[in-house]
Amino acid sequence: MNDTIAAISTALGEGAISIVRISGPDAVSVARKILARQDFPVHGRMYLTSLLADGETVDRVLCVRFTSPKSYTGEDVIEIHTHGGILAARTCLELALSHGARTAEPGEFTRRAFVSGHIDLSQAEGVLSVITSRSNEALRAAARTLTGELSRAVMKIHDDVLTLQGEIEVQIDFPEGETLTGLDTAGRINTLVADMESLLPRCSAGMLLSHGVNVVIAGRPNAGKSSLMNALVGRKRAIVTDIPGTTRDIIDENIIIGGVPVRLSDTAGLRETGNVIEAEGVRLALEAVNDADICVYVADGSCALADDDREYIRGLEGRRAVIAVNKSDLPDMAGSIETSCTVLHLSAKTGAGIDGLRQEIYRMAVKDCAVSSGLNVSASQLEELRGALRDLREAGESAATGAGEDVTAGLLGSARMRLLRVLGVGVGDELLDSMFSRFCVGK
Ligand SMILES: Nc1nc2c(ncn2[C@@H]2O[C@H](COP(=O)(O)OP(=O)(O)OP(=O)(O)O)[C@@H](O)[C@H]2O)c(=O)[nH]1
Ligand SMILES: [Mg+2]
Repeated sequence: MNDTIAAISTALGEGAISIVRISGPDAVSVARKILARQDFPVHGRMYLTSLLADGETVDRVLCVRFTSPKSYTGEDVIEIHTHGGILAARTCLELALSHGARTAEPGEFTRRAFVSGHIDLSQAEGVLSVITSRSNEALRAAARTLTGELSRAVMKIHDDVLTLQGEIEVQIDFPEGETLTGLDTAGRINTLVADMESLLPRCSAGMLLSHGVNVVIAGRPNAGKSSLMNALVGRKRAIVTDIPGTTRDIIDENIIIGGVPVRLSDTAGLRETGNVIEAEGVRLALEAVNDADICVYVADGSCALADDDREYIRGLEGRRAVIAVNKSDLPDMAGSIETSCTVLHLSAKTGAGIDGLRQEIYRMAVKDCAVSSGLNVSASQLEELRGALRDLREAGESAATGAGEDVTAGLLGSARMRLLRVLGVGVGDELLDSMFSRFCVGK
């Protein structure tokens, strides 16, 4: 039997109301000890009553009872809506704690909802993502996951794999020479592979919408990197001067492009320098370029391209990178640039071409992602889904090459276990601990 937990579920600060949530077998008895009203007979109804400390009213509150199993956690739940501000809610929580409840761990309410089978792990991830969403697109992806769209898709593929695995295993048990006819194993596995292939870009999109990408702006001194950073951010974030070597530290700023969170980093101009501070800046800049998801390499288009520029641009070959030839308001002296990366001519000063750069960053960020139908997953869930696809592809090959039914069945079984783990079946406490610790207290 679980104990009874309590926490303030609303953000701490001044607001109209705060909510203290109590969940567990003693939720109602705790409420009776701290409220004037003693009965809350109707599930989901609000009752107006008083919060009492030593028999004295400390706040007028609303109390609502959710009866097990029809509550968020699946247990008896009492919510007490106090007036806003920190003090009333904290007093209410302390009263609950001194009358039999204990402080909830971060995410413990949601963990109980998962343990009681009310939601599966992908839905729990959806709950977290709704809270942390930073764009409308991210919120929609989280809501789809929360309402079970991912769970249903995963469960459907799981069930199909299970059926096929069962039929193959029956065949293995047949006496030599006798086989079931009409079992198109390879064809059916191909359909499952196709199902997974259409699901994965939706999950990658969810990952992208919640985690975003980091974009590093690099280039030689005075190319206009800080000017470009400011143009993308829409305000003077970084210092701009005509002195080469102005920027030393890495300057980060978050923006959103088409719903995708983008962390922009402006860096020190790349050059050999005897100045210790600037040299450290250049080292950090090169490190940032290496770690970046996307690199925007800025070249000064108002003068001939330097050998260094060509070398850095060559180094970006095969990476997600765009070459921004800046200062297009001045005559173009850069000439042609040999690269397979997209080359854009723009002006950080006038703003010409900046929208094109935004679109190019978006295009590179969402590559292979189905953003408009995104589904939220955690990194470990995405890993399991990719693993399931690998298993299914291998099973398909083994079926096509006649490697043996037991091998095919084994691979199908492995894919199935991975799909179940996406929903939280058979995952260890350690993973659950790390997952729910990302939640806030009271959720
Ligand atoms: N004409 C013109 N000048 C620009 C443009 N973008 C930047 N500049 C000028 O170029 C000079 C250098 O700009 P910054 O943005 O400081 O260049 P940076 O690449 O950050 O330079 P460092 O921090 O020294 O590496 C400044 O005088 C800017 O006003 C542009 O599009 N057109
Ligand atoms: Mg700069």
